[in-house]
Amino acid sequence: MRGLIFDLDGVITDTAEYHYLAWRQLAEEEGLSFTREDNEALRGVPRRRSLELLLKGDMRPDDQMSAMMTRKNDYYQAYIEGITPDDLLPGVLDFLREAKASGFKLGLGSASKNARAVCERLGVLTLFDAFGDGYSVVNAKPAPDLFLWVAGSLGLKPDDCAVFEDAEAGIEAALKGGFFTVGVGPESRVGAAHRVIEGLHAAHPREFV
Ligand code: B16
Ligand code: MG
Repeated sequence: MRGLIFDLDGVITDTAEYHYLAWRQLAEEEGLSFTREDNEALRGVPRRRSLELLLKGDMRPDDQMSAMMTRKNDYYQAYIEGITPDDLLPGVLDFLREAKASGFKLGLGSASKNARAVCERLGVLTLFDAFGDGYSVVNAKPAPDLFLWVAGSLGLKPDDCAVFEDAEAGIEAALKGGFFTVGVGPESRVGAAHRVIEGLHAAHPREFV
């Protein structure tokens, strides 16, 4: 491997809780129920699709959908303002630094349009040689487009890259793209990956040479 590509939420940091609190606030205002379990289904899922899942098929006119997404994003952005390097998941900084020192090119591949702001607050933005986020491609995961875009930006072929992902849709995307795929989390969720790890603290970049 010459390149390592990381998903953000669930791999580098845990913003899922903030997404949950923001969606729950919107749901409460709309008189809808939304539990932590419901939130699990939104892992790695882009904003519009997340809203469709929250509405459970009860779609609204497009202007209302857009307004609701804006409200949720405003709540989310208020939460992420408080993010600091302390919010990196265990082992992440060492893993990224050691990977870079060993000569790997590093890429970020997140569905989030807030990924840049989050990485900046985490203090890791400048470690990435290529940065793919919610603005980079049209087709979201499980399409392979985002990871292919990141690999291309690194000047590498999928064969030469490993993708670290915590979401089922992200694993599917990386497998479809022809990447070596590392699932981060429980077997029940990421078991389709070539390798499964608990978190970056439980692995070392030299294992992916
Ligand atoms: P935004 P990832 C994903 O991040 C989150 O897991 C998912 O819950 C969120 O809806 C999505 O980003 C879009 O985020 O609303 O900030 O554009 O796991 O792909 O890093
Ligand atoms: Mg994720």
